[in-house]
Amino acid sequence: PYSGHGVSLEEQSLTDDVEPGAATMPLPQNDERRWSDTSAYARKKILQSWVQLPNGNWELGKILSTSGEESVISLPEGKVMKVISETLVPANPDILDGVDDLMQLSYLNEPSVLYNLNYRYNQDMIYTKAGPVLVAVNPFKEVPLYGNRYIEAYRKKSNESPHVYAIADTAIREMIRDEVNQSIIIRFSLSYSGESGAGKTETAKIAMQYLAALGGGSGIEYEILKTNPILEAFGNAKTLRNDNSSRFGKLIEIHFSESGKISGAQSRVVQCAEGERSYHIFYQLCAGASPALREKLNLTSAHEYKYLGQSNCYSINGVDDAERFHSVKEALDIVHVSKEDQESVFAMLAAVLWLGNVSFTVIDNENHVEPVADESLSTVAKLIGCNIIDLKLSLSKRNMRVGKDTIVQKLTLPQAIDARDALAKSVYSCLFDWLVEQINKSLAVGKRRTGRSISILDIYGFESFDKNSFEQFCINYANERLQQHFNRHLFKLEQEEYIQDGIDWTRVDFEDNQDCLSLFEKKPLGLLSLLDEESTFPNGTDLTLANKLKQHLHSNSCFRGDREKLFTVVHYAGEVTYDTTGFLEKNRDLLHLDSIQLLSSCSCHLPQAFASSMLIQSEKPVVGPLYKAGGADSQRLSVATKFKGQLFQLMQRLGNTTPHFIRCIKPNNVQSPGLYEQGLVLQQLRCCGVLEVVRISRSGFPTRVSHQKFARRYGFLLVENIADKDPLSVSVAILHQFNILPEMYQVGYTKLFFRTGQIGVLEDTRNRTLHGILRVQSSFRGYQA
Ligand code: AD9
Ligand code: MG
Repeated sequence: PYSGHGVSLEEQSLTDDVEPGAATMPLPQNDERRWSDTSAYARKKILQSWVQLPNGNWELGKILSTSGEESVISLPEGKVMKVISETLVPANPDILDGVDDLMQLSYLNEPSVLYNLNYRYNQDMIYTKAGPVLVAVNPFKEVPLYGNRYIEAYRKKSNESPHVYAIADTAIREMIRDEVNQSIIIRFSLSYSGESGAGKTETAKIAMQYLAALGGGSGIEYEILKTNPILEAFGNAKTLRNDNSSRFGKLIEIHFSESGKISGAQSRVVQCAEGERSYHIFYQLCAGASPALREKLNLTSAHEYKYLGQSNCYSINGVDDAERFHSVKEALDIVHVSKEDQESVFAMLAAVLWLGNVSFTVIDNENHVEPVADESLSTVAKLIGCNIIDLKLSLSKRNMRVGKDTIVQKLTLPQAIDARDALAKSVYSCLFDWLVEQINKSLAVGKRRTGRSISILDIYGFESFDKNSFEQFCINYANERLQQHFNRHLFKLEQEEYIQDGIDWTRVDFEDNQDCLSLFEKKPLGLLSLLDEESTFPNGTDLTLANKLKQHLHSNSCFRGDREKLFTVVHYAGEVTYDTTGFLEKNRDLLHLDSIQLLSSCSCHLPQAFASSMLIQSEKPVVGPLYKAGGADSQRLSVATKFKGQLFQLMQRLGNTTPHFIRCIKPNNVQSPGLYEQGLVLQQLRCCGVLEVVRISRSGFPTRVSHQKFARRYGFLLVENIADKDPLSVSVAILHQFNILPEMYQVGYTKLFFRTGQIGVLEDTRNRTLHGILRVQSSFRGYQA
């Protein structure tokens, strides 16, 4: 995946050192080049260097000698290696080991960043700043960094090491100081597996914990914290890579009163269609329902349900499902979901489980099927409150509108299974939305809204699998938007800081992803519009969709048509190839009108509510057959359009806030503590643009040292003894003696501002001198002896 630097260091220095006075500095396009910041000058002075081993990992080596194109390096285990000098990457002086902000590194390059994070990780310092961004590396074990003692320390600012608490604290302070809403945006950079387990949800909880502790007192903070278990039970599932994987994106908005107390909260979820998962709540229900409830819902054990058998894991280590079920019920009490409603909720869950067990039998010689009238079917009918005949019909026939006529189509086995699963999925996803609504009602702020809030966003990152489908298409589109939000904010931030510091600065262009976003959003010839258009054509297929995209978008630089049903999008995080198989069905939403009609005919109030929530009034025809309701034509929105709507609402909310960014990093794929895989971490760092931000922040004058400190540290190197002079004069004398070029620094009121690498040069000189002094001393002693 990555190799040594293919570009000579001398050449890099030309592009990486900003020319004074240049209006803009376009970013080098080459991935490797944009990482290095070595100047030719610095290179001659370095003592330690990174060497890339054949396995791709980097190892720290000492440069013994350099002749011509080659250098001789000694590695830690006493190995000596000859390498091409150009492939060496400079390492930082030891005093920079484990700095808590990557901005402080003299040499910013991939191995140095990896090493720094690893160094800290080994000491349970899982948080590191990357300029304005907090990087959190998942420890996969309990680390002693949380709880009241820590909360207190961050509140008093007696602990200033990077932490989620510090971010939450800044958010509260800025909310009060600037009277501006704040947001804490927690993301993971790139997932190759679907379930990240990087620590986003945990991090969100840690942030909430801090806000609740500081804004507590009104009692509502307890309710808010209690909503977590509900949303997790219904929205999270055990997966291969994470025992508690969130299957939805969540924005929780916590409101504060004038006095700084929490006054309420609202949650918003962003979701796109996804295959049924075995959400925790199903196992909890099966394990924890009382005998009376069991009988009412005709519940059996989790093993009996086909939907739960798919993942073949019925329990999670160290988790007692029955106990969890009890907590969920308690939490539902706390957020005022009545006992009756709770029972309806459980009935819906049982209905979903029983639906999965509905089987079909062939009824004619054209392979049409109908559901078997067994216990599963009758239980579903009873639980949702419908006529068993209606249920049977909706799972065996489909009403289609062709022009003005309605035709009835009988279903084959795969179609019937699709219809059944679609119904189950819709019931579940409506149930989830309904619960979020109930929680929001309970935590509503009411009229005494002050308008001050802190939002916490816990959302999936870019996904790139072997096969990428409609879900990845939606998720990556969302991430493209979030990435732009991130880029633009930090660009603004950087500009402001220079103006405030009053020093000359050179503008830096950000790598913007507007082109990619336009590819998705442009009307009428963007990915989303074309997808929706094709979804409305009765004869549209996944192949006609792919061809349409290729026909209209082939000239777009972010798009590439591939063979058959494949196309590629050049995302910010890299290229992703999508397979349009299933796109149209998923976008149209598998749920057919017949199923919605079935739900609306039910005697229970939840299915009715679900049916009406699925029929969204829309002004323009969007997708799907027309449905006559109360005389008005209402259409169901396409899934992609609905998703875009949710995303825009989310972005609008975020747009009015001051954002704080946290990036979660997963150090290994096996949820194991202490294991730090360089390659995996590097992939994540490369994709999320965090180091890009550090690099840009540093392309100005990132190193800032007070006059005093500078004079104290390097004053002894001066040939001329002016140690008694003021720190500023001493500092200037040092700069002159070491020929630090004028364009490499600026003198501020109290501090010196340096370009990247400059302190490294001085530090190396200081070390050489100290070594020299020691050598002279020892040989002097030898001479005396
Ligand atoms: V997913 O995309 O929803 O599948 P997340 O949300 O990124 O994922 P999650 O927060 O669920 O990951 O973390 C996964 C697991 O890592 C948790 O269940 C914990 O066991 C572990 N974890 C994460 N952060 C911490 C932490 N700060 N301290 C201890 C942690 N353990
Ligand atoms: Mg999560």
